Amino acid sequence: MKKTLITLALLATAPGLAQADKLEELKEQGFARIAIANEPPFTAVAADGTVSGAAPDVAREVFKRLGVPEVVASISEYGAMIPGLQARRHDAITAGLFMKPERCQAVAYSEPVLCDAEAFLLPKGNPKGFKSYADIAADPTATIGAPGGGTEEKLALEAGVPRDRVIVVPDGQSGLKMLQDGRIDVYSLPVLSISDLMAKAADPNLEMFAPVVGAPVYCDGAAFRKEDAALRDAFDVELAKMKESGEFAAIIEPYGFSAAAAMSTSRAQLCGE
Ligand code: 6CS
Repeated sequence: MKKTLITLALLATAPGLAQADKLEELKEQGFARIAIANEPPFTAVAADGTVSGAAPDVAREVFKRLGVPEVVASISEYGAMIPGLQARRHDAITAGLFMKPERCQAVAYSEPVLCDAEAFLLPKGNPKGFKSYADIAADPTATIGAPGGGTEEKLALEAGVPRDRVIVVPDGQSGLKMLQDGRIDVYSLPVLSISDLMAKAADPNLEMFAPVVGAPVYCDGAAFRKEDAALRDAFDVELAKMKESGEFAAIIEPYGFSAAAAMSTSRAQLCGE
């Protein structure tokens, strides 16, 4: 009995040991549970349940190299991803969850994976001349759709758009429909997401304005629990090898992302460390 107590005490005081077990746990489990949003080309779930998109494809390859053969995805609103990770419903977030200082406080991000600017989906001709979130704030009748807990929602609120004119939209198809039905004046997502929606909608009455003036280019990383920093470090080792070998670019660039953009910055820079 005494020996067991001592062992447990040692384990408790050796966080490195506990963290290292997370990778062992995932190897045992045979898969990593990832949170995604189903927002192509960042993340996508086909009708048959197949998961793709640049973020899951990179994560699947990295985990495979770590000895975790598969990823199992669950769809989540952006604002629920970090609470879900912390509640242990996911092992990682691989969804284009952009690195920002407040998020970097809550999770352990990998090095950058997918970078993109912000965009507006608008009626053809952009009749109200919206080029920035501040423009929308300045028009007392204008409403903007954005993902709940997402970066575009936060940018709109920070630019002074009142809460009742920032409409939470669950997914791209809903945002597209709401714009087409005139229930919102603008729908905001990253450039590649809006571009994907436009290509699929093939609606001549819509246009994209990008990049949104005053909004930065953001990059995501895979996000892990803080206590799983050793797993994050192992992920980073494989990610760095793939960036070096060109395999990283081969995965993300067909989706429209730039490997050079991700390789030109770092977690330290994006998290404001
Ligand atoms: O990180 C975010 O909050 C944003 N990322 C993506 C890929 N889409 C929208 C979302 O708001």
